[in-house]
Amino acid sequence: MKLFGSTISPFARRIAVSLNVLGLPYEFVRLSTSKQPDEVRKINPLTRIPAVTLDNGETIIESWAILDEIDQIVGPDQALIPASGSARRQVLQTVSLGVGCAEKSVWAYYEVTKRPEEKVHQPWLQHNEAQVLAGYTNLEDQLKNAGVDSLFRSDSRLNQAGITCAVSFRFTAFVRPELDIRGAAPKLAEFSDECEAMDVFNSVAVG
Ligand SMILES: N[C@@H](CCC(=O)N[C@@H](CS)C(=O)NCC(=O)O)C(=O)O
Repeated sequence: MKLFGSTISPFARRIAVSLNVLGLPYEFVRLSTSKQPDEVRKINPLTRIPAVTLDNGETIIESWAILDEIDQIVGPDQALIPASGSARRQVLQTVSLGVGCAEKSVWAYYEVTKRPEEKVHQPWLQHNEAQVLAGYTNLEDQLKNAGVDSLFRSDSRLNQAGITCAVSFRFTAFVRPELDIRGAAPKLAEFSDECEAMDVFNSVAVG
């Protein structure tokens, strides 16, 4: 399997970490949409990362579709999202919050990096950042009430909710340090630090 993307992308990174956690071999082909758009377009007509090429030559785009395929490959006992029922719903909802925080962080990041400074629209930037903070604050509250095992692990193993939320949190802290999400969500920050100390995360460190 080949994973095309970069470690700054939270969407590519959650796939890399998932493959590491599951011990699945892959080649990480580092590609940037801004520096190598033509290369990226050959793999994904939308010129976006991540994309994965399976061993049979098929290409899959969109991180959720790639993660779904990875869960299919390893089967229900190892899958990072439970197969059914309330356990599945709960993990998917937590993943959705984590992905939402990553998406809105990307929007805020693009607002300040893709526009000339005088064209940055502050109300829109603040709107996106407020959404990011609200997402992490909600996760923090859930963490306080339910604990790490219930929110981020299934059968004592890190699940996709834990991976996605840890990757998103690290991404936001990296690209929007002025938001101080660590201060707003200290328990989540602690969980993020624990994850980032693990080989499966730090072998694909943000940046
Ligand atoms: N929903 C997509 C989001 C992917 C995404 O936003 N990728 C960014 C990099 S983090 C990208 O390719 N940006 C370039 C662009 O959209 O033009 C996924 O989950 O894979």
